[in-house]
Amino acid sequence: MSRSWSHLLLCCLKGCIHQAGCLFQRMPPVHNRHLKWCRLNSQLTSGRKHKQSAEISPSEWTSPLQLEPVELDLDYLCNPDSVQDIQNNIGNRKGVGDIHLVRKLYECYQQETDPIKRQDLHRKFINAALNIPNRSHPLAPIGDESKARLVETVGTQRNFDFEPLTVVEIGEKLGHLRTDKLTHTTGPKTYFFKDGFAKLEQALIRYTLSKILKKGFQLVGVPELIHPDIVEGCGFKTTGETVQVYRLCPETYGQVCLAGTAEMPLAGYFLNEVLDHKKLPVRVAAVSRCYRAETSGVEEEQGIYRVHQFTKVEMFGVTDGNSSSGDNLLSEFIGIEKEIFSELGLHFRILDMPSVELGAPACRKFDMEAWMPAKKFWGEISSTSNCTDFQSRRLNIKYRNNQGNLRHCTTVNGTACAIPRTIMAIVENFQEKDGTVLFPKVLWEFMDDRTQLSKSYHHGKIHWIKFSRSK
Ligand SMILES: *C1O[C@H](CO)[C@@H](O)[C@H](O)[C@H]1NC(C)=O
Ligand SMILES: *[C@@H]1O[C@H](CO)[C@@H](O)[C@H](O)[C@H]1NC(C)=O
Ligand SMILES: *[C@@H]1O[C@H](CO)[C@@H](O)[C@H](O)[C@H]1NC(C)=O
Ligand SMILES: *[C@@H]1O[C@H](CO)[C@@H](O)[C@H](O)[C@H]1NC(C)=O
Repeated sequence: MSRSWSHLLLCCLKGCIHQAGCLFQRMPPVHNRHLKWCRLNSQLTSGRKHKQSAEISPSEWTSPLQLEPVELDLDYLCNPDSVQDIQNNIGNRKGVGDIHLVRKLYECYQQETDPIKRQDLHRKFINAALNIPNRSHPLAPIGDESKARLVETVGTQRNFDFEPLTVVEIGEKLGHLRTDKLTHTTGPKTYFFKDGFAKLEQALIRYTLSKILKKGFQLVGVPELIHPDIVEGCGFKTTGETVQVYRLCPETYGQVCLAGTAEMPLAGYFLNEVLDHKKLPVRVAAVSRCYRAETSGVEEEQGIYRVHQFTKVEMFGVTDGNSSSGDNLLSEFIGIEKEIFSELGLHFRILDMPSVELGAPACRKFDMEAWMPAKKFWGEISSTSNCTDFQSRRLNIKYRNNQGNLRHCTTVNGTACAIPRTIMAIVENFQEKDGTVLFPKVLWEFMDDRTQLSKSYHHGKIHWIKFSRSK
């Protein structure tokens, strides 16, 4: 206990000195976060019993995150009989991963007697093995996007007797959206929702939650700042050329990424857990801001379709590896999504996604695409994946089966509502010739009984004012 007290004092001191130094140098205080924690903690502990203060250990904040060693399926990965199978799967996917390298490193590691070299070979072997994608479901189509299998089409395409406008045209005309003149405020691929769109966003969140919380999901408020190891554990890269996850400057903030989807912190929530078999499946849901570095030059994806940040209601499930119970969860998620998009009156289709589209973690993935009438294309509004044990092996999420043995869980994720794209589908499909938009009936109660979108009261125009700096 005395150690933790002296540590506390020391870090408060360090923080203060640092802060003072920064003030003098007029630089942003680098360890501000740390300092705040110290203040908070001394507030928390002052006037309380010592027992409580000793329980709050600062070590978790100062020492690096240590993940359990990844328990890969070596029986499969290192089995000579699986090589062809794995090689074919890599070929069917994006071609990432080298199973021959994995096997070669594994052999060298086994033959090596020098303990230091052995350790190094083991690390290299694991790193190579982590690049091998999950097995694909036997029923998943093989090939690229064009091989997606149409499972079902819901609703019918509306016939317009006028040329439908885009969500950006409608939003800006009525004063509910701003996607231009943002460069000095936020940069490209961002937007402001105003009035009607901002209320529509909240209504969609509340409607979606009211739906899924009735179905046994537990709502979780998630942190959007997460450790890169959790992101990697979910199967996303955090370094390299094509990385789509934002990472804060490590010199200033340490190891911090911005979550690209709530699935990341939700998966991280179960890190190192052993779940009770009787309580499976566990269903959780979160509303979060999602941050994506990706860009696109495709014309259809301009506007609010592909953006750097947006709000999403996400479902996440953890279950056992039992196929009989397991398959149900994926279809349950798909059923919920179907219900939501049908009630919103959208015209959409469900696709069984082919191998190239599965990413590394998923063994099967179903996308839902809504018809976007202005630019006349199917736009992805939801994606649901069965990741089997890919994430749970990396994040050490287990359950004890009926025989008392520890087994890795299966994780399933699915989009309940990605806000900007759902707004786009609603606004474009339900626009009237007079320029107004009729809201889906299920949203009325969440919109103070407003039934349609008309011109905003706060419709101001932005004027650029040239100013010169006076000396
Ligand atoms: C992926 O899926 C299978 C089960 O479908 C599992 O046994 C295997 O270990 C997983 N592969 C990886 C590389 O995690
Ligand atoms: C899977 O479920 C079946 C039927 O409920 C059961 O007999 C079997 O033991 C389960 N397997 C595991 C690994 O839990
Ligand atoms: C996921 O896929 C595996 C492998 O095909 C299957 O056994 C399991 O039942 C599926 N789980 C879910 C939740 O769909
Ligand atoms: C679900 O997980 C898979 C694999 O991690 C990922 O590719 C997909 O984007 C996730 N879907 C959502 C909606 O987060």
